Amino acid sequence: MKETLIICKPDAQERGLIGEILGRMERKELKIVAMRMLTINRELAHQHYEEHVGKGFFEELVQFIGRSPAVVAVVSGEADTVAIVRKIVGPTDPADAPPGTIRGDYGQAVTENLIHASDSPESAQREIALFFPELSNL
Ligand code: 3AN
Repeated sequence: MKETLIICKPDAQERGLIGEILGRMERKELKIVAMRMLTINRELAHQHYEEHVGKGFFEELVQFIGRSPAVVAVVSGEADTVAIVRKIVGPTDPADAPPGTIRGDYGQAVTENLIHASDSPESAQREIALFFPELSNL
């Protein structure tokens, strides 16, 4: 899969780290091929995080993800972009994320961990279709 989806979450917008995050993608020679800024409302949060609905942290996650605008982008690379971008992002828990990764360099909390990146080619396809329905032939 050559495309994946990232979301620069509200904490990235509030802390002025959107440029830094997108810059890291670009410096890796990945291309931003679609982008939009929006506030992720409850309905969209449910659709995007469908596998987490009902979990203990879900309400906190919905509140957080809609707190400020987010930047959602489709990132394109040569091949296996999903895995490459997940490496740049780092593990979910910033305590496990090594320096050099976005979460390792800038995050402290599991919920407010700056960026989402699709975790599989199937998720990437589903999430790109959710946020960019006009790109359905990507
Ligand atoms: P990732 O974003 O690394 O793919 P997921 O998909 O397991 O991680 O979780 C989605 C989001 O849900 C995380 N980015 C984080 O904001 C939140 N989250 C996941 N697990 C927890 C947890 N145990 N406590 C609080 N928030 C969590």
